[in-house]
Amino acid sequence: MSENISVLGLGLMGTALAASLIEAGHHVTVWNRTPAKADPLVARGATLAATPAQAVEASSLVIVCLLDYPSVFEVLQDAPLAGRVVANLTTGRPAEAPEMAAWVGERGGEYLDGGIMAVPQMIAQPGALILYSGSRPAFERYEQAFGAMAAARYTGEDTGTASLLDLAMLTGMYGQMAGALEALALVRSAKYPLMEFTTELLIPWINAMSAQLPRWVADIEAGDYRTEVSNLEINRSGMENLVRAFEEQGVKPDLLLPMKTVIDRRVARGLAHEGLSGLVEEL
Ligand code: FVH
Repeated sequence: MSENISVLGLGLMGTALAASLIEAGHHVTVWNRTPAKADPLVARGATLAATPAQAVEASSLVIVCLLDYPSVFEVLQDAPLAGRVVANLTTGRPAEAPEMAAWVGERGGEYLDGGIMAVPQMIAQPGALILYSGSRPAFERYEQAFGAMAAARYTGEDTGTASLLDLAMLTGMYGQMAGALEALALVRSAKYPLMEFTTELLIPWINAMSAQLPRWVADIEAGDYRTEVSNLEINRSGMENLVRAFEEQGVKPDLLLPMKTVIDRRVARGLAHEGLSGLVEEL
């Protein structure tokens, strides 16, 4: 079904979102603080609104993708939100979402908060995901339209949930990247071919280790961290060995050291018999 949809914010991400909606056959109205950024979208059939208020007026679904939440409040200040669904896909913090939801609600609008798990080039491609939380009826009403931008996943009525899960996924990504960068620095110090190490050894190893995560989740949910294999004492000793090897190779283990600190702290509490999953209690 073709919808009237307005997109406010035409940075790299907002432009990709608007283009995917045009491509899917929706009537798209766009607004951006710097209007020239709308030109390529207008050439593809979008309507350019002169003000945020005019953009909101034009559609029942308003997608907002700006720099941060303060800019969203600023832009929507004088917009007629009554009867509209506002889907705010700007990256924020879980605590900001309920505040925004209440503000939109006071103006008669319905609110969805979103977390985009993609870079602009991935929009409308397989692998792109957008998490939504907030008004379930609003999500169900526009689920099909959302699907034109990326796979759409509803995560619950609590408006902060999409943002929390977004940040949690980014956390997992940064942790994995930190380990990979340390590994690459170590391998480079020995002048071993980096690409061969990465594709043939590191990626399969990371994938195999990731498959262990559900077992850790079971430990965490049970609050029982005892293990028969690879307890914290083994990991403490392993980390010590790693850090020494890094020093001998002339590589700084800076991205690895925070994990060593937490392992040492847990062992110092007399919990060396536990597995790594118990570290969650230290955080
Ligand atoms: N790009 C990415 O890879 C990430 C992927 C995950 C989600 N993020 C979030 O998406 C939001 C927008 O990101 P973006 O990549 O589109 O960012 P920019 O290209 O820098 O565009 C920023 C837009 O915000 C407008 N803007 C900034 N401040 C104001 C303001 N005070 N009033 C009105 N508009 C404002 C800016 O306008 P202009 O500079 O073109 O006039 C752009 O439209 C963001 O939350 C990411 O974390 C993207």
